[in-house]
Amino acid sequence: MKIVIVCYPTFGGSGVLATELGLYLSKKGYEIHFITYKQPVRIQNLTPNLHFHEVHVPNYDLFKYQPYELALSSKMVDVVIKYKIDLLHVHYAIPHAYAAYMSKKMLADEGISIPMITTLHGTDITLVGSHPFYKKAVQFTINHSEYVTAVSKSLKEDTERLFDISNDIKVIPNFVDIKKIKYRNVPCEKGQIAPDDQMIITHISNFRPLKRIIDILKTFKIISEQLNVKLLMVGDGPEKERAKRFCKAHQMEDKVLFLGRSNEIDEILCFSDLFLLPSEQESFGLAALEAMVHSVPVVCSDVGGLPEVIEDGLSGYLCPLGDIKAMAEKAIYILEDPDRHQQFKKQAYNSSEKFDIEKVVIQYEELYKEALQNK
Ligand code: GMT
Repeated sequence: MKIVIVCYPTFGGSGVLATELGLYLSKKGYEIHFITYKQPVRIQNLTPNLHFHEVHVPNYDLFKYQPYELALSSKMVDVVIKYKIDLLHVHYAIPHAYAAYMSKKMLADEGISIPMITTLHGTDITLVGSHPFYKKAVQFTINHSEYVTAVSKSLKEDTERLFDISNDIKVIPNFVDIKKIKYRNVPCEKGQIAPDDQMIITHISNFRPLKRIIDILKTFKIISEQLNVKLLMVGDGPEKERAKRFCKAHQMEDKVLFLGRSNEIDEILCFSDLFLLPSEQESFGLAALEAMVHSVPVVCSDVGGLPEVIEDGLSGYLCPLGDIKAMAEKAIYILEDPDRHQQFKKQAYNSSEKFDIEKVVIQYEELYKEALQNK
């Protein structure tokens, strides 16, 4: 089967998920064609089954905003025709579902009928998509995709609450490739970051306001008053400078390391002792799941799809949104007792197993087959 995958090529969860899906399917014999504006960060080598087509948007002075979706839909048409593609799978509704719908229409003009699957990831619905400026277009493309999937029950419910949806939304959770992570044999060298007796707390995100970065620092500050800990802040984004100022003002600079965007997530999680995710909204929390595969318990806010991923009291704790004290207490409870910490670590890994790629991707494959049968 030949599939076009459209996604964001960046470190964000939707792009990571789409890339891991394409990589895995290509190894299973599918011919995968990524279409996006840059080679996705997690793709190192292209193979005969793994192609990448870059979308170029020529700059023209007349335009205040360059029309990316126009270039994307044209590129989709070209790739579908040239490689005889069977199916379009777009990740993140904006503007990918819109561009895919347009390319379907253009292809229909050429006598080609191709099904399209849209996977909703979170902010494309809850934050950006439901904004009145975009809502009509997002709703239209969700309703005109042959199949729509959401990465959690919570996101499906949010979509049905925020939009007038006539299509059935199937929940297919995010996943992790446990074997790939376990057998990658990455060096686990905590020594470069912290002494042996210091515990590592980690946060990974795009540092957008909804990640509540200052909550992380405030929570960490309380923990550090009782335990010998260091905080690793991985990623980059608009809240980073504010976070750095907070650390300076509170004399925390020696205990908080900002590592920036990193391709060494496995290496960092390997020696992490706890993961903090106090987000205001999180449709799934892929970063938390990646932490769990590395046996890192998660303390997070009780919002969105997080309760579907983190088992309260087992793989970590779900705390009321913004409750810094509760998060710090739970973190201290997990970390202060080595036996208890070990127990949480084991349970975090066990909880991640149900999201293994081998168990989840079958659901996408079934959907692909159904889409082709009903073409
Ligand atoms: O978290 C972000 O802001 C990035 C965003 C994205 O589209 O890459 O993440 C969303 O999709 C991820 C993959 O499905 C989910 O794990 C994240 O929970 C979701 N983010 C939000 O809902 C805020």
